[in-house]
Amino acid sequence: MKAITLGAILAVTVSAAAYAQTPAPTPAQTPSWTVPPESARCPSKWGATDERGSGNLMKPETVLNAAKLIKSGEVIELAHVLGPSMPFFGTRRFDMHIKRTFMNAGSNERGSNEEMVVSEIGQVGTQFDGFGHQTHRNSHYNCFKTEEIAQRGLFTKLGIHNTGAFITRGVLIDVAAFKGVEMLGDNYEVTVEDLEGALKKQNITLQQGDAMIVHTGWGKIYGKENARYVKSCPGLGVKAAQWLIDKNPILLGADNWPVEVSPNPDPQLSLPVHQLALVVNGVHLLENLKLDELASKQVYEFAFIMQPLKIQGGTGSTVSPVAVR
Ligand code: UVW
Repeated sequence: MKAITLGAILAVTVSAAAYAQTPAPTPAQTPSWTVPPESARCPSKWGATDERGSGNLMKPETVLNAAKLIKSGEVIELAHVLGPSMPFFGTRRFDMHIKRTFMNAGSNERGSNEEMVVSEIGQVGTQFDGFGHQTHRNSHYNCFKTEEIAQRGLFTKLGIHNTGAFITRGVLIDVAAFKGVEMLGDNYEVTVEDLEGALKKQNITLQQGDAMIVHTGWGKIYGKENARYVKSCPGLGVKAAQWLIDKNPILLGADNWPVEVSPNPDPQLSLPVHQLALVVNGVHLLENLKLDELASKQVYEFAFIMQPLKIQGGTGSTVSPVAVR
């Protein structure tokens, strides 16, 4: 009979303990959302050659409906100032260099000043996302393919210069107020129940063609706690975004940098609402809105007016929208 050594007993005990601590292999997790196949999303409901998506909802009647909401003539600005204190996502930048006084010829001694801006003019500050901005692999809204529409200098299709002006009914959905806070938590996911609850509290019904704008309160730290501002944010979850998209908005907006919650509660997903809105449904996104004044004055319904910059073939535009009531 073989003698069992103390070393052998220890080795068996240690390896059994190590085995007990090794988590059982888990089957690959199914992501909570996937981009629908091209066969399910193309051609878009606006037709196979359409580049305007939700912008098609702009009609003369849309403008006239918005105009009916103007009663006092009060104008509330919805854009943050473009300048050195703004937060940037990733490597984006906005550097302005003043070209100081040039004296013109003439007895009247006229001086001229101007500036040189080195910037991503489409994706900084309060900004409007077009359909060149996001893809699923190489496929954009309406299944335009990046390699077919992107040249070095511009997008030949889906350029932001095509969108035209937006003059429509704007609706503020104040989720922060509904939840009884000034600012939702750093990665709070806005749910369908939140949207329904806020709209009910405000006694507002959404209509097709509305600029649907969500107040999270996150804008309170814009320009003040910039590292925190872009690290995460409260915003729409996929289901809440889908719920709004089903109501045919002309755009979805919010006072955070991506409109949606970030990081997404599903760690397998990267900004899925960007794809859901821009790629799958052709619905524009409007980011980094300044909503404090609208929210504090409880202006929930207004005429929304915005003209994106006509940047030929651009993916987006810095914008200065206004609410008029
Ligand atoms: C990204 O493209 C990540 O962001 P956004 O559209 O929010 O600027």
